[in-house]
Amino acid sequence: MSTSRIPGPAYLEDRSPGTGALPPRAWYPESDATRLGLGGRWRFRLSPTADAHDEAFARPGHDTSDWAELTVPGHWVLQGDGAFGAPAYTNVAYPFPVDPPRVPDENPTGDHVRTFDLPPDWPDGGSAVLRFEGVESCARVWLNGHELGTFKGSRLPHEFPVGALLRPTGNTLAVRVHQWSSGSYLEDQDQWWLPGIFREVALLHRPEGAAGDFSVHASYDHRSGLGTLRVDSEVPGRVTVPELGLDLATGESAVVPVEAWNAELPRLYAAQLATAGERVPLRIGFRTVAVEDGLLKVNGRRILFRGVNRHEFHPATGRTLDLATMREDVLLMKRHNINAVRTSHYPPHPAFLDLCDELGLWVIDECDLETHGFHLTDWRGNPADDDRWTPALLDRAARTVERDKNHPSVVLWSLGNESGTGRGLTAMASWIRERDPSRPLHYEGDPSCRDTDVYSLMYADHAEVDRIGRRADGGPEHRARLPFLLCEYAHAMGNGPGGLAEYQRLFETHERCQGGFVWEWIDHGLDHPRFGHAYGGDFGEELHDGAFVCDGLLLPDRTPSPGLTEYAKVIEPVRIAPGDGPDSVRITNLHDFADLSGFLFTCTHEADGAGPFTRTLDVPPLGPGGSVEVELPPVPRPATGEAWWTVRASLAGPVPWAPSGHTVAWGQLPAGATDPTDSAGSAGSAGRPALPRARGLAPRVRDGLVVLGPAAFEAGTGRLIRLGGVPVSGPRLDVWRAPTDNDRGAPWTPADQLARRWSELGLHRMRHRTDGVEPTADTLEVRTRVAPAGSALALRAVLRWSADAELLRLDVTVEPEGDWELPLPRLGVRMGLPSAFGRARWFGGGPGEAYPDSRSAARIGLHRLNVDALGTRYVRPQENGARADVRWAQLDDGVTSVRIEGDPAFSFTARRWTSEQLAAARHRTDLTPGDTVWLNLDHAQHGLGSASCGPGVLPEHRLTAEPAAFAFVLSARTA
Ligand code: IPT
Repeated sequence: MSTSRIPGPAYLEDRSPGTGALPPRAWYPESDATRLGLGGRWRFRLSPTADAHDEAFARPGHDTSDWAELTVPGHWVLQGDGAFGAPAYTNVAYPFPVDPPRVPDENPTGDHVRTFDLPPDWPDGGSAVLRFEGVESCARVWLNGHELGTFKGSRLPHEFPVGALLRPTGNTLAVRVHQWSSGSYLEDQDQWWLPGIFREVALLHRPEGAAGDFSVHASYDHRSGLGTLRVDSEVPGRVTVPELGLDLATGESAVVPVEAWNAELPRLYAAQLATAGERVPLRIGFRTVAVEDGLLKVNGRRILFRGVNRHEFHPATGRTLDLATMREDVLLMKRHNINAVRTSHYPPHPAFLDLCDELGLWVIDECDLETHGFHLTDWRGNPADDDRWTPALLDRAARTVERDKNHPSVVLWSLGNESGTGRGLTAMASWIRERDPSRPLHYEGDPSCRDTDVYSLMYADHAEVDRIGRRADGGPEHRARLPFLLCEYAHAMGNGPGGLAEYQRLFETHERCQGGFVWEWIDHGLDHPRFGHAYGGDFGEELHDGAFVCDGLLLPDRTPSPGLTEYAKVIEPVRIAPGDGPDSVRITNLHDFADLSGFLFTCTHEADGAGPFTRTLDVPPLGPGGSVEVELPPVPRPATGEAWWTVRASLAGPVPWAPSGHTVAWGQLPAGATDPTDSAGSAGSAGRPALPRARGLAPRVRDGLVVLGPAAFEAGTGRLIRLGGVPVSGPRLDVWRAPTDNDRGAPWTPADQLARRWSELGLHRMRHRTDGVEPTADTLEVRTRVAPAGSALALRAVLRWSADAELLRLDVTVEPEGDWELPLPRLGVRMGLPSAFGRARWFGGGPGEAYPDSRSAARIGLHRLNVDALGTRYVRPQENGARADVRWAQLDDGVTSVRIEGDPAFSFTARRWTSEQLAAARHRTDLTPGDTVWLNLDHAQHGLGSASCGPGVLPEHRLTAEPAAFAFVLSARTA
């Protein structure tokens, strides 16, 4: 006789969403009087399989004294110092064999037990529910030995009725959590797999006559200025809105003049729903969302999404986020001009949406659904197209919509992410349309758009967005009439993204293109004792997707990356640009709703070599779309050096998300220039002085050295070895950079894998041959040929040195040889200074990092930073830290300073390791400072693009190998 063994209990692998839970209902913050939070230390036992232990542990009094403990809410893999397994990261692939709905025998299972007493003032009577806000991926629950049921749907709430089971003291709550279940097939989001009870568990008292589910309908008619309020409630009651003088029965409508809610002016009215037994606090925002004339409109106006995709992430606690972290996210977004969030790819913690209501963000609320791994099987067996799974999909749709329906910030529902196409999605869409006709639907994965009200793409390049904007993209007729958004674009992995400003221009040009959501908000780098922050593979996963999990605008510790600073600049809601006349500025209000009355405008005059001064500017309180030209105060032109105006729009008073004085937008123009378009360019513009000639002295050859003015060179190689008293290791041509994630590109776009193609060419191992070191009457000419082994391609570089008593001038010319098909990573010179030269000052773009296609946020002015602060600590080390449009840079050791002036303006990088060391490092902790500060003085850099997942560098930001000439003047001065 043969026996067949199905491991684990059946509920794990059936397709149902679970058993025993109550129907979903609207969420609201419960008062402490009726809520007993069950967070804290729980008893915990981890088993390697689902059936390693029977259910005896769930009985009250079961001896758990030899169990471990862990904190709830939390993921067990992030606790216990490795004793509870480890996180694992995959992007698309399922980390187990694809055989839906079956799961592997190896199914880490965490038994959680906690006992609790009811508080002495726990209300009498009524009933109670036990609420789970989020458990990954499948739970079975017992209270006092009675099984309550099972559930799946990790980032969705589940409630169980428990009233009759409660005792005043000694209640035992037992929860068995399995890492893998049929639900895992629906949760293949690109993120760490993190099992556990990761959101709160609470006991909620439900008094006799408590409110059940309720729906707040609060629309706004922009023509009349009237709001219409109706609250439908399962349990009848009254709704009061004191500020509006409203007191109406549930189910009844009231029409009153109101101030509308929008993300810029998030006007909320405090209200209350009172049923016989309960008073529910409401915060009502009146607004109407509609797709009209092919545009997505709120309150009658086209809106523009300046958005981000937000996963819930904290480097120490994974997807367990406290309220302070959620608030920090919203504040950081608002302070960086972000006005929209897509909750990729599941409903966030419910309190996050309260913050969005309160502080003002448009939200695309996405259902917890992704079946991306079926892409690897040509979508065969995709649960989104299999009727047997539809109940599970509908359950997820309902739990999302019912929980979040009363948030004014939620303006679109999204069916999920990357789940192919199919009947299940259509069923979800029909259910949502029926349940909530007030919000349009989003889903990106179906090009037919049959179930959606907006056309959405991810990572479309600029040309395609332009075609869509011109409605020249063809496609099905229904789709051609829809507004367009990029639910993901500008992949913020590592250094980048490039090309944001060009996207924004398209969004502002074509009304159909209503903006997008940068991928993504934060790097998911987990705290790690050895690596600093860990990414895929760092926990020994057998299948993983490496650093692809670190692709955010924030570093894991929530430090804004240069990409976020760039984004904030590009999406400014006030445009400040040079005006038509000299010394005048054009100010345009790009808000969709707000006027400029909340802003204070100032202009600051800053000259290279003179102290800055600031004046306020009179700007009328323009309405949305309004524009005005304003003259700047007259100032004498500085005698020397260049001068710039910086005009700022700052908050005139404090707002809930930023203090008074916070700068929202700024713009620059050269002061006293006759041609306002003449800005960065070459010396002479904007009053920029020409580079000193530094000529006249003759080179002298002595003891194997060539001495020229303040400099000494090795006679044989022509390499500079000393400048004034400072030992330097001579500048030589440098064309390579430690590849960025975007240089590496994506596996599915081999042509954009520049890093691989650069290394196949050998750009990381260029050989330098000296073809001549020739002193002339007043120059030293060093001719070199720089080329990789195995190739006939080369760059001929001539370094022509001249000097006066103090200044050393270097004129470089570069001539490519052969047929260069690839762009160069960079083109410039690299030199080394002693490590004590750790303080930098420069006049040019700053204060932050900037590259050719990500330099909108670089403000021309005087900046200073220590060398150690110049770099960006990307989780996986790569090229970083360049400063753009630098006129001069100076490094000093406290006594002596080395100054470099350039013509044209140059890109400047200083760090304590070489590009080669940077490229070899896998984690930041691999980088240790050496005895040299390495400077890269670049004539040009190749752009960044966002080819790690999306388009590469735009043609105008490509660094083509072609003849080039540039010059620097170097000097060393001792105080
Ligand atoms: C897209 C996913 O939707 C998102 O979750 C994330 O994985 C992103 O890419 C890349 O970081 S899907 C991609 C294969 C286009």
